[in-house]
Amino acid sequence: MLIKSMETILTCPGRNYLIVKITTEDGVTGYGDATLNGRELSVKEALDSHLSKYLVGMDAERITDIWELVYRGTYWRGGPVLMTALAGIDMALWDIKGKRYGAPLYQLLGGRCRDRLRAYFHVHGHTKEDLADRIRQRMEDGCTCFRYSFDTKDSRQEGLYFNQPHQDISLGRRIEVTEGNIGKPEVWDTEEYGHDLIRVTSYLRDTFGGSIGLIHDSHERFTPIQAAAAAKQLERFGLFFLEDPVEPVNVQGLELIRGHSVTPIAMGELYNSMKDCLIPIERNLIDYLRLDISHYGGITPSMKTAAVAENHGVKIAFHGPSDISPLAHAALAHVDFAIPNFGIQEWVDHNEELDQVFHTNVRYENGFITIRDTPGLGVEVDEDAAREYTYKPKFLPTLRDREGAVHNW
Ligand code: KDG
Ligand code: MG
Repeated sequence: MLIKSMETILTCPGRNYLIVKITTEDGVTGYGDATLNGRELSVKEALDSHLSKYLVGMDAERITDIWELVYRGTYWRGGPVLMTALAGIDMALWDIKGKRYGAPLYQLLGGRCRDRLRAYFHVHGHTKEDLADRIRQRMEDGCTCFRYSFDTKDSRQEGLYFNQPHQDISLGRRIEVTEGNIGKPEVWDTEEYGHDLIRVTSYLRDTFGGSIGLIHDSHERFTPIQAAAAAKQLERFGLFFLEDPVEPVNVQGLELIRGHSVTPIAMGELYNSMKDCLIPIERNLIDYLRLDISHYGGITPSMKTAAVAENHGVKIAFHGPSDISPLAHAALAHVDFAIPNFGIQEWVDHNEELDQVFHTNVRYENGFITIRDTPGLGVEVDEDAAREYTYKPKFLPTLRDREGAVHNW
């Protein structure tokens, strides 16, 4: 099973996605996701101009060996660009292995630990009443857990709001901005947002009682003491988890939060290697590990880290936003099925264009994700359709505080 070629396909069926395609000399093709939102071209260049040179002629069956070669054998390692490139390679190799043995990926990872995966979606409301309506709509399709966001009224300026970026696709507002808007950051006030968070959460609990799971992603907007105060006040509303209360490497910040509340804490979409998350896992500072399989080097390191987390009672809740492709969603779902410590899965709706490019056998229905028994990742890529949706430069939003200084968003 020698590797004959490795190519990349950049496509934009609604959002930009970078696909890695590896073909073996005997004609087996595997696909992986190497999308890094707003940095797609950097990853593409790393793959096309550098990493592909190491792969040609290697045995596609030696996944761990290739992973090690690309990770540390090439000396420069880590960081989102290289780890996303490596993830694309890793997923494509697992896809090949599944096809070679005629087995769905989860079988190669040890087989099913469960029949279906509980999923949650993003819900956004301009006001708290809009948010409750949006939750009711989503409840109709069986969803039982929601990652809620909202806009906060600026108490000092009539008509202005502090807008939380979100990915509630049905509302048509996504987190990325177009080229012309890069230099136009929005204004942000964490104190006003922090108060509103408590008000909105209280309203949601009053409205829906304890029947739904509530997740809030504070996206590193708080300082450690603000985060600890928020976690403490949110305690009485029984969140499913509070995500990214502080920056991912701020261990002392996490300790401060832990010392003041029992609100479950989730972290992980910015982690790139086990070194980033070992201390929070071992010291029990987090309850859910939100690795992004596409930015963490793929399936191989995610399985290893999930096993470490399992030993410490930490559950896996992979990052699953719309800025990684259905190939990544399939890869993480296979892992979710195969690990004992699965927690919950973030999921997104598909639009028509996305379904034209990616024909996936991993489906959401009535609150849960199921998977069909097709070899490998179970996603066919329509390359002709992919090439028709050409790349459109998009960037992540930026925030500044009232004084004009850069603020985490
Ligand atoms: O590209 C950034 C997004 O993936 C991120 O903002 C989404 O935080 C996010 C989440 O939890 O889905
Ligand atoms: Mg997040």
